[in-house]
Amino acid sequence: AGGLFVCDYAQFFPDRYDDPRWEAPEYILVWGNNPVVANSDGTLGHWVVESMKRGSKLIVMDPTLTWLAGKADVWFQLRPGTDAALALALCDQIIKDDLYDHEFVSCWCYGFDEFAEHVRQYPVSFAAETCGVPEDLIVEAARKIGRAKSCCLQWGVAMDHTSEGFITGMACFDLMALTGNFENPGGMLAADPAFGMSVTWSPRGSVWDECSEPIPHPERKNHGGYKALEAMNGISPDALLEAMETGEPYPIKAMFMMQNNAIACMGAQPQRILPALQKMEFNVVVDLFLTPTALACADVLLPAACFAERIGITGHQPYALGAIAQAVEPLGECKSDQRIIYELGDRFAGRDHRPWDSEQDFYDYLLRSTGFTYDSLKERAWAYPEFEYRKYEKGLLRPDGTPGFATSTGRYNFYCAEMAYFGFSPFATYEEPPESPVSAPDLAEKYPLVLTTGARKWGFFHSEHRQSPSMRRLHPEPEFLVHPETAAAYGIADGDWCTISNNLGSARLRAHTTVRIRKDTVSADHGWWFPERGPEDGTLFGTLESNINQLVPMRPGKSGLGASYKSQLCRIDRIEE
Ligand SMILES: Nc1nc2c(c(=O)[nH]1)N[C@H]1C(S)=C(S)[C@@H](COP(=O)(O)OP(=O)(O)OC[C@H]3O[C@@H](n4cnc5c(=O)[nH]c(N)nc54)[C@H](O)[C@@H]3O)O[C@H]1N2
Ligand SMILES: Nc1nc2c(c(=O)[nH]1)N[C@H]1C(S)=C(S)[C@@H](COP(=O)(O)OP(=O)(O)OC[C@H]3O[C@@H](n4cnc5c(=O)[nH]c(N)nc54)[C@H](O)[C@@H]3O)O[C@H]1N2
Ligand SMILES: [Mo]
Repeated sequence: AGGLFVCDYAQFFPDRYDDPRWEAPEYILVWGNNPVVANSDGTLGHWVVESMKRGSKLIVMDPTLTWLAGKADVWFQLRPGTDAALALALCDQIIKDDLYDHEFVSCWCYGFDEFAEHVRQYPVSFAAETCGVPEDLIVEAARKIGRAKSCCLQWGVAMDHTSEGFITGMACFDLMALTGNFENPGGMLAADPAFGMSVTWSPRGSVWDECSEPIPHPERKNHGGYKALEAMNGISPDALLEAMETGEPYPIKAMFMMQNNAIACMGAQPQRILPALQKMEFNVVVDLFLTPTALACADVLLPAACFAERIGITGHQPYALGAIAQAVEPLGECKSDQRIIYELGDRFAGRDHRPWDSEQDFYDYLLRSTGFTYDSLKERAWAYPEFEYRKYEKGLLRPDGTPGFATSTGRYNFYCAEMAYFGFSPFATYEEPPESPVSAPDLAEKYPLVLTTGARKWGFFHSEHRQSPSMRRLHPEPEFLVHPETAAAYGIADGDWCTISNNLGSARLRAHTTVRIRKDTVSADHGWWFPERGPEDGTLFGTLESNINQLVPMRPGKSGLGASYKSQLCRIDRIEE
């Protein structure tokens, strides 16, 4: 599609739902996402609810009955990791029923005929079998989506968290293109940075060029042989870990860790990351707390100023820009992250490299192409750029100002030449997760249950807030969801401490039995450590005791752009007291 697109909840309008141009999406596909809990990346969950009050209906793809799934017209309780099969079958059915958007497809898409041929290998019967959902439900959903005036994809991280998550994303976007749901009211809207601010994850136009200066050591591109990562100049996480362990293709001697808790939360296989980090000659951790990562690895721990102690801007909201004001002076020796980075930069590159003096100057610099300064933005509270629908018709998506999408063909690419160049199918395909009952039946004999991890919880942000009594009261201990019948089959009762294990490792969590989850699946917490133990007892706050990431391989899939947090195999055993 040539960029990032998000659902239309009227967030681009200052008067929101009252703007006469806006229409509530007829269907919102809540796919591997729990927005009322997660509120991720600038999308607030209550927007979904506000849209529902104004007529939106839901189709939810989730192995667990979430609050939103309970309010859906259609709920697909699919097997984790099989999302692409469902998306492609929905496409096939919509084409068979001739419910696709002929005009959008013929004028604005590339490779449709071949795509239509391609998806014939994914009939609803295939997806029903693969995903473990009723066939007639897929047909019903396809007709609802195909006939809807508008429909949008509220896509979550569960999609990314399978090894071929990148390709799953393609399949879901294909469904949106097929039904003409780009840049229409209630559809998918381009999410470029507001006012063209020079900070973005959206690879489009001048902003991207500005951010992608060549790296100083071109030989140090450890993209692990993943073509897509090579093209993006990205380091692959598995190749990095291997380099830390083996010194190949070059040794890694130091690590700078800011805003993450690598061994408790961020990384798969912490049992490999921990010794690899401890082997480094020098580690810096910048954090608000003494985390397990800091305790285990840091030679220097720099105390960061928290959000209330520094200024900022709401960087990646595409629909508006806002300033974050400072409430109090930083305590003790704390400094803001940006200050730590640029003062450190001074030591490497000299003071002359930066055209700003203070944090505020830094934000003025970042805002230089937007027409705002930090102060003028603060006056405005929220600043909304002009908004228009159907930007592809008006030449507002492509850097050269011509109509179309910001892709190689200028169209939405069902046929993606870049994927062919990387050595993949140019069309979205379905692949089983590498460890699944279907792809690894032998392993599944030993580890019969499907494991998904890390579903977000109200009280915690990843590994954060375990030391906050009010948050901890909401979730006192690590737990996993399991169907009561499944639990009973393994002699497990609600509240029992259990071991979840597989071929890579094991973790200790408490069973929470609930009929909300698929019978073949368990859903385990991530990010657990126990700050209440203090740093002295030699267990690193118990961070490897209940750490579910020990069961997850460090593997970004064939494309280099996936992860396996949501689709492993496991077994569960009650721990005898
Ligand atoms: N309170 C709180 N909010 C957060 C965070 C937090 O830690 N705490 N983390 C933030 C971050 S960084 C992120 S990335 C976002 C992520 O937020 P979300 O995208 O909502 O991610 P999850 O909660 O991991 O998963 C969402 C849903 O996917 C379901 N699911 C699990 N496996 C699969 C699968 O294979 N397929 C499908 N279709 N569904 C599946 C889960 O049951 C869950 O209901 O949340 C952000 N917001
Ligand atoms: N099993 C499993 N693992 C997962 C996931 C999953 O779903 N399942 N989700 C993955 C995802 S999507 C993500 S994004 C990662 C997140 O993984 P991490 O980035 O490791 O997440 P956090 O635990 O939130 O760690 C953030 C750290 O930053 C500190 N911090 C907070 N504010 C500031 C600040 O202003 N400055 C500084 N310097 N530090 C600050 C906090 O104290 C905390 O220690 O986890 C991934 N890991
Ligand atoms: Mo995330």
